[in-house]
Amino acid sequence: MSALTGGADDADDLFIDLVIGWQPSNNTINAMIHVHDDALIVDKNPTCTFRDDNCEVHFDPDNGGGGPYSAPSDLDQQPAYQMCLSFSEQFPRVQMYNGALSEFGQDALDFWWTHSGDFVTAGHVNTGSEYYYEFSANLFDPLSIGGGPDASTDWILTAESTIGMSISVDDADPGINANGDEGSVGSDCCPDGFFWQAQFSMADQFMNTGGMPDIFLTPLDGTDTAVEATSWGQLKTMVQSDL
Ligand SMILES: [Ca+2]
Ligand SMILES: [Ca+2]
Ligand SMILES: [Ca+2]
Repeated sequence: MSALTGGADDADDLFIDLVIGWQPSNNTINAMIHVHDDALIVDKNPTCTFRDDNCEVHFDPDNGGGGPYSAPSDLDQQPAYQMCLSFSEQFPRVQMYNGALSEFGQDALDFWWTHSGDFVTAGHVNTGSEYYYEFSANLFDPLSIGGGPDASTDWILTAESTIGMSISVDDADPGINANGDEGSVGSDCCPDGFFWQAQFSMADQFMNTGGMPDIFLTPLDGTDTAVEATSWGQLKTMVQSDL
């Protein structure tokens, strides 16, 4: 991963590792993101949780290029979306976003959709300086170009196809922020101060094309596993996670 904004002082400030798996039997993309972060900051920015400690996932299910932030706006109307996993009490459920919702007359802060259990199952645990984010997601088309935001359809993932996907982690800490000051001056987005010091990501998901890595879906044919005959089962066994 690389820093799109700011940086980290050392591995105690921020360290990230993640595992990604595809489960064909229930058509899900699964991931676990482990973060070591020296200072947990949540609920400072209730309308912009990405300014707190937070994990963002960007999907481009048909790997058509671009993403939920692509411009101009006509290119926004594609099956791409962002998922936001946050420890914020303000948004205890998963947030989803696609910038093209503006094409349907929705205000910026109404863009956030809170789904619970329909397209994604997610959890997060904070133990001291260790943060764990985990999700299992069906990829969906949030913006059927013909039908608008209410015409969602599932994407059925198949072996040896690729999706576009990027995972990033935001780190808010006390001290000098990404703007180079102490964050004492708030804004509409950050009324309690600006604590954002870094965003580390698999790729620049804000680019119009080529911004997200290709994720190649491959089954583990003929491989004996101790737990499950899936890549996700193997990965969970490998990291011995009980999340
Ligand atoms: Ca820091
Ligand atoms: Ca930190
Ligand atoms: Ca932090």
